[in-house]
Amino acid sequence: MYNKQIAEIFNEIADMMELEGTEHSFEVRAYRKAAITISTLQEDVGDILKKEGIEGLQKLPGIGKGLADRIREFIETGKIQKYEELKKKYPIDFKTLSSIQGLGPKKIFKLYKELGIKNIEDLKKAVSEHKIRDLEGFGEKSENEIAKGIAMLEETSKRMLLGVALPEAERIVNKLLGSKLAIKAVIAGSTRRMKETVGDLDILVTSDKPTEVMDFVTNLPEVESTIAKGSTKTTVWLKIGLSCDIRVVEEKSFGAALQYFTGSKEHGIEVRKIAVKKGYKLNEYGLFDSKGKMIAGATEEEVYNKLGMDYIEPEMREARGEVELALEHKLPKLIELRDIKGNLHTHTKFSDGANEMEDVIEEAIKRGYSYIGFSDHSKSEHVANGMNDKEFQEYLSYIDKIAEKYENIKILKSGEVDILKDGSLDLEPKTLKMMDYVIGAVHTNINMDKESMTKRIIKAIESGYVDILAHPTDRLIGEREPIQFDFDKVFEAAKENGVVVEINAFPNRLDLNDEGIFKAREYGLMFSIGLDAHRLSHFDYMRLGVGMARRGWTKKEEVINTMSYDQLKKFLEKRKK
Ligand code: DGT
Ligand code: CA
Ligand code: CA
Repeated sequence: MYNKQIAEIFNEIADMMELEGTEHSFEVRAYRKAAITISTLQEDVGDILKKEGIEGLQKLPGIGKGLADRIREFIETGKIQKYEELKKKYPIDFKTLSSIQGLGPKKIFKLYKELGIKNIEDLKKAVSEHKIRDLEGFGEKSENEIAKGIAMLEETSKRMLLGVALPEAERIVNKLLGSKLAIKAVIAGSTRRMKETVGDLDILVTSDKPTEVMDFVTNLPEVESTIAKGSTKTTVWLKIGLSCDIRVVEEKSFGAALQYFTGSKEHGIEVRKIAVKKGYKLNEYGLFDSKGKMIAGATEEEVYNKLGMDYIEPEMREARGEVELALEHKLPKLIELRDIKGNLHTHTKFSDGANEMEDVIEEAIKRGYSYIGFSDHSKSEHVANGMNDKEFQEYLSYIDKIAEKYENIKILKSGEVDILKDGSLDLEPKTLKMMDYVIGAVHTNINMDKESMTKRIIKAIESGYVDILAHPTDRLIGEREPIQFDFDKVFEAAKENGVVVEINAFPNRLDLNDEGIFKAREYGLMFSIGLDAHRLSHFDYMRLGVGMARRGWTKKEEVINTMSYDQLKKFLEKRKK
C-alpha cells in the first residue's frame, strides 16, 4: 500500500521545489500530476512494480522514466533521496500547513524564514501571539483567516472524506466475502448513509466462524494496528488513518443490527420510540413484543414493517421527518445511480483535465451514458489553463466535429464560465451562444461580503446565459468555507430565470450539500448532478453525487441528467426562449 505515501511525498517535493525558483516549474507540475495519478489509482504501485516492473509504472499517465525510478526507489528503500535532501533544507510540515486555507508553499516558507514556523503547533502559537499580522504580505485579516483555517482543520482532521472511506470499506467487505469466512458482510454507519465525511467505518458480518473472521480482519494488509479484539466486536486502526469497527452478529438479528448500526443515532432513537408506543422493544438483537417474543430481526424491511413503517433508505435516516413519512406511507422515491443518463460537467486537456476528449467519450460510453457535455474552463481560470473567446470557439467547433464520429453517444457543447467579480461572464455573448448550455461558476474573489456576492451571482443568473450554477457554495470540505450569499435571493432568481443548480459530485466538494438541496427545493429548482471530472477515474464519483442528492431527498424527476437526450435538448431549448 504505497500510493498514498508516495503521492504525499511527490506533492511535498513539488511544494519545496516551487521555493527553489521558477526554472523548476516544469518539474513541479510533473510531480503534482504524478501525485494525482498515483492517488487515484485502483491498483497499488507496489503491485504494479512487482508484476510489470518499471515499465508498468511508466505506462501510467504522467509518469516518465525519472518519476518511475523515484517510485521504485521508495518501494525498495523506503526513501527518496531527493526528498530527503529537500527536507533537510526545508524542515517544514508542508502537508499539514498547506491544507490551511490561504497558505501556499511561498507563504509557508516565509513563515518559516521569519518566524521559524515548522508545523501546526508553531503556527498556532504565532497566531495566538499575534505575530503574523506584522509580517509583510500577511496583515490582520490574513492572521484571522489562518486562525479560522486551523480551527477547521482540527475539526475535520478527525473525519475522512466519504470518497476515500467508501472504497476502503468496500475493499474490506470484499475481502471478507472472498475469504469465505463471512456469510454476509456489509457496510453500516455514516458510510452507508453516504455522509460527506465519516468518523469511523462500521462493518457488520454474519459467520459460523467469528474468531476466524476477527483473525482475518486483524491480519489484513489495510490494518496498521489492533485497538480491541473480541469475537463479536473488533476495532482496528487502518493505514489510511481511520478506525474500523467490525461486528459479527447472528443471522436472525442481522436486520435489527444493521438498522441499529446504520444510525443515525437520532433516527434510531425516533424509531425506538415508535416501538415503545406499540408496546414493543427494539434493540440491535431484534424487535420484541411485550412478552419478550422476537417478532422481527432478520431483515431491516421486516423491522420497519412490523412497526407500521415503510422501509427507509439509509441516506434519509437523519431524523429530518422521514419517520413520520414512513408511518404515513408517504416517503419520496429517491433517485438512483442507474437513473443517471449522462454527465454535463466534464473537463479535458483543453483546460485542466488529464485526458483527451476522445478518451473521455469512450469512458462515458463504457459507463453506459447516452450523452456527455464538455465544459472546459474560461480564461480567468489561469491556474486551470482556461481558454479565451477565440480558443473557446475553436474548442466548440472541435466538439462539433468529434460528435459526428460517434453514433452511440450524444455530445453537448458547454463551458464552465467564470462569474467575474462584477457578475459579468468571462466570455462574450457570441461564444456563449454557440454552447448548448452554459455553466456559470464563482472561482475568484471568493471572500466578498454577503451582499456583494449575492448581487454578483444574481447578475450572472439574470444575464440569461447561465443554465447551470456550478458548485454553488464553492466550499472545499475541511479546507475552504462556503462563499457567503443569500440563498433565498439567489434561489428565487434561479427559479425566475429557470437556472439549474448543480450537485457537484467531487469528493471534497459535494456542493450543494443536503441542506442546500432542501433549500433549493423550497424554490422548486431543478438539479444537475455533475462529475466535474478531470480524469477518467473521476467517473466513479457519480455515486457520491447521487448519494448527496439522496441525502437531500431528491427524486429522479428533479435531476436534468436523468432525462433522455431528446428530453434534455428540449428542456435546454425551452429555457433559451
Ligand atoms: P461517524 O462514525 O461519526 O461518521 O458516524 P456513525 O453514524 O457511523 O456513528 P458511530 O460509528 O459512532 O456509530 C454507528 C451507529 O451505531 C450510529 O449511527 C448509531 C449507532 N449507535 C452508536 N452509538 C449509539 C448510541 O449511543 N445510541 C444509539 N441509539 N445508537 C448508537
Ligand atoms: Ca461510524
Ligand atoms: Ca463506529
